[in-house]
Amino acid sequence: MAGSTVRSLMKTSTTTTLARVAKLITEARSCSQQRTWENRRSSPLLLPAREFSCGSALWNASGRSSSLESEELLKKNLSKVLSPTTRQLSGEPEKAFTDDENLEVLDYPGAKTSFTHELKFIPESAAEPVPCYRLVNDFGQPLPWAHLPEMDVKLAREIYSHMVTLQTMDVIFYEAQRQGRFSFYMTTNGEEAINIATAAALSPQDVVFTQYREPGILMWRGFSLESFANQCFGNGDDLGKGRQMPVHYGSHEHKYFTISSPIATQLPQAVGAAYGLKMGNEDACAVAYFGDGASSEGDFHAAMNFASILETPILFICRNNGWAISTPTNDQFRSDGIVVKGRGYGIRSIRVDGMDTLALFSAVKEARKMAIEESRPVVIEALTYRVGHHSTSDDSSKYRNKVEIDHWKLVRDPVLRFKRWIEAQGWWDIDSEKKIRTEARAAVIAAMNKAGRKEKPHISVLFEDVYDSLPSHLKEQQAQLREVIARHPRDYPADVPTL
Ligand SMILES: Cc1ncc(C[n+]2csc(CCOP(=O)(O)OP(=O)(O)O)c2C)c(N)n1
Ligand SMILES: [Mg+2]
Repeated sequence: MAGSTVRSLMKTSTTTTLARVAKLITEARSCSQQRTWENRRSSPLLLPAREFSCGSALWNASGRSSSLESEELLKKNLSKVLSPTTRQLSGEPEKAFTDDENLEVLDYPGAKTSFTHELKFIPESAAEPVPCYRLVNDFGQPLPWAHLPEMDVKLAREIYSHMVTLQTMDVIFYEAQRQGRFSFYMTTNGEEAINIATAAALSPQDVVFTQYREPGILMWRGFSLESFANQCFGNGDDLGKGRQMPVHYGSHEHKYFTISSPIATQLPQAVGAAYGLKMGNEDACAVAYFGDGASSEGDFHAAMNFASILETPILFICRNNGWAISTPTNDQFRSDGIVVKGRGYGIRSIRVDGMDTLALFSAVKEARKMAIEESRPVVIEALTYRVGHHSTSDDSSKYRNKVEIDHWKLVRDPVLRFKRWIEAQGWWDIDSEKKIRTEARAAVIAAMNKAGRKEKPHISVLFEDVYDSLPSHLKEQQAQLREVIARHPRDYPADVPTL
């Protein structure tokens, strides 16, 4: 029986139509339990979309009731949903939808929604960009009506001291790289607040997955300056045994997963960790840090979707600093930043001033609470600016003008902004400033000098820790490496033990 059957039915009276349509559905259901309603789209019933969707719902509903009940149910409900077209076909006078009918909620499997007669596309962006949560202005003054988070003098001084230490480590390590002491380095300049304020708002139990521009979280958790230097030198005390590029820190003790160069790979991993925390009913969340560039990777989207459907306690903290190396955000996406992508995945989200320590602290504290108590992901987009070059392999003056960089460096500096605020509280003065700067500089230099003198790991370490006993192909590669080093000694570092 084809669609024409139904259409001819529609020409008879509505009551007869209803009875026949309901009967057809019941019969069709009993003839093949295996076939879905969708399979029956063309045969035996061809109903207009409105009836079809209702029929689909009724089909499912009838599966849970006796055939007599389902027939009654179908009759009752079909009478409600016959569209004007159907009514016309069945001889009924044309009648406009009432408001109630337009608001009727339909349960398509893909979406529960109401109908509209308007041919209206959702605009590509909202009329206004998402506002940015900020508590303190560039001069460290609280905004009118701003509700500042609870922060006592001890915590405030600790946060500021860590920001200064991070800044100092960046300056000295960067210079060390330029002098050829390390092979590579990346700075956090302009993003010190995101590093330290967010770390301070977390619990040490939270597991952290970072990109590479977030060593401040590890610093806050107590990773020593010497450990940072050990990693950059790749010496024998480096926890990664010298196998990674500099700045690819990791520490099991500090629940800080080792950084991995391929962008955004940390994001699905973090969701997996969050799911584990949820299964274990732990009072902790996973925290995934990433840049705007990482949000252009497929892994970001996979991670967001999994986090959402699995309802995992995770914070996605995006540092939107405007650049992915030399690619500006305009060439990466046309959305209103990252914050709006949260809603696309059904995730709560907020945009925060990434140069405002107090706003970041407050937003992360609140987001963490929601993530754990409600077992849900939260997106935090922190707007900031990468003041330094992308890395020591980059020269950003080739694609950004100096005036732009200087503006962010001198006028918008997050460290200075927070200093102004703590000074205004009477918690900081010029003597404290001199002391922390002098101490930080001395501590970084001492750590670096000590790490620089330590022996490098033996070359054989390169091949260990994957297999219990070395397989033949790795033994072969080890022998080849030794042979090449012996032939070209000047091309290999003299301080790496090879024998
Ligand atoms: C999968 C992958 N593609 C490309 C690169 C090269 N790469 C390294 S960093 C980077 C830019 C990332 O930008 P963003 O995420 O905004 O972080 P930011 O450097 O601004 O902090 C790119 C493209 C990479 N490491 N991995
Ligand atoms: Mg970026």
